[in-house]
Amino acid sequence: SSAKSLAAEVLRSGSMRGLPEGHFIDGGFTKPAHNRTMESFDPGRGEVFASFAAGNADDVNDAVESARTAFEKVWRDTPQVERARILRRASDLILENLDRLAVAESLDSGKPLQEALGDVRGASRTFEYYAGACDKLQGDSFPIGPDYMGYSIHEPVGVTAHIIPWNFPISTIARGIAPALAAGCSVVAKPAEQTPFTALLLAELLVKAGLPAGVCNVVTGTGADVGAPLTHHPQVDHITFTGSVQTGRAVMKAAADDITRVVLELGGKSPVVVLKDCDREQALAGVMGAIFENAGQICSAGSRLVIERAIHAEFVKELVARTKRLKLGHGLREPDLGPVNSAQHLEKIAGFVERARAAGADIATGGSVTSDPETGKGWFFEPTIIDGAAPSDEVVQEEIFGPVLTVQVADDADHALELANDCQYGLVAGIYTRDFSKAHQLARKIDAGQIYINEYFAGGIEVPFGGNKKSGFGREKGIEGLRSYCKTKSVAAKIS
Ligand code: TXE
Repeated sequence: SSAKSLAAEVLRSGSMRGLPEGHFIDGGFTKPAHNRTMESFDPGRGEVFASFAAGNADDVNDAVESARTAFEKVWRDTPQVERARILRRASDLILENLDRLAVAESLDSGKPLQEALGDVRGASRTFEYYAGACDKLQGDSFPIGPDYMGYSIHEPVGVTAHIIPWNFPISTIARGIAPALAAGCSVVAKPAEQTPFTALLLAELLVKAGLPAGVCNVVTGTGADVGAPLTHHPQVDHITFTGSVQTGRAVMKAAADDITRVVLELGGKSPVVVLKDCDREQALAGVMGAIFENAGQICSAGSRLVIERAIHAEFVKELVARTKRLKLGHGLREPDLGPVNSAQHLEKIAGFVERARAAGADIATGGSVTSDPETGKGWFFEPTIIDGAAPSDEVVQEEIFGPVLTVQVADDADHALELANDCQYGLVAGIYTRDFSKAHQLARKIDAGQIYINEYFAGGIEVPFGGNKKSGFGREKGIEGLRSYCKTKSVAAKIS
């Protein structure tokens, strides 16, 4: 495919042509106010491949001002059907640029190219879905008696800020800005400093699709220099944040100053409950994908296997055998498992596993830092399984955000439920069983925002997503995701 040939060219040259420079403000690329840049690394090689604008509060001010003007002068009052057509064209343009976007995403984040292709297709689908929702945001009417009339309308909240992490750059920005734009908001997005490029490319495509200048702005740079001023900005009406609990807390505090609305999608430590009557092949494939996709750097990764004792030994043996067969490599060579995103993050993952090892953990496979077998370079961690973990172990309680699976043994389904819920996070959970009554009983009792039965990561943009407990609050995706970007206004009138 042309994605493959582009990937080969990028691997040969060590960089990628046509990457955007500057922020994207008021419909075009602009130079950062202080003219500083930062470097972006290829995690598969641990080497710099490009630089990008290092923004600051002045750039944030420009972007928010541009968003505010575009909101008030143009977008708020653009007919819904026109918004729908623009978002629909954006969906098509994303697909037309699939190869370029996916190669940039893979190079910047380290994720395997085939996963990046899936993410970009998903971003296109997100715009398609919310394009269809633009003209279906209907209000209600209220029965308040023969002499009165009552009705509600859903108004856009205004200027929305979107703070994006590095693990799913294009997916996360799409699922935030597509519903915001559909609702009639204008947006300022801040991609993670590790992965700035696809957000900029997307903003450019939106303008090509007909989005008026200023409705979508992207400012790149660090959390301290760009993220923090954005969350403190008095002209920002809503913040959608995806990232760590620690930064989420800071965002919530910043939002409190101006009573700004927030949606927080934070970390996870999600259980995959495998009962003895499961379809063995379905469960094995599910558990492997749940933890090793994107090298485990997924907020909703299934990082805790909770398995019934009767099948524990045999299941883990097969998991270990499959894990040992995984092919590591540079993302653009389409490996089973790519690198992790940064040197700093690799060190963090290794630290968790080292402390577990020192405490006597049973590391059934993996457990060490490694490199691309072809080049000896890059930030890789071996796919790792820690068997017989206890609920109080650090590796069971804390989000490692790497290719590290812990295994907890349960006596029966009730015990599995107890283990599944014994965690500070509550983002998602997987359940594998052929007994559908049991599956739905567990689905009710597990404290998580989304449950997958017999297929991990099942469901798409139609299904609301978000966490309980320390995983945050608010829901993205689905119609509920669209409602986050609306404020309900009710009108009551005496008509007699
Ligand atoms: O996250 P941060 P980091 C978890 C995961 C990972 C850990 C740390 O466990 O190991 O978080 O990752 C911006 N005001 N997740 O350090 O800091 C920052 O620039 C406003 C889970 O990358 O939360 C980036 O754009 N913004 C997760 C974004 O916040 C600030 C995805 C996320 O970075 C800011 C990523 C500030 N003060 C990490 N400081 C998930 N839920 O999927 C930083 N940022």
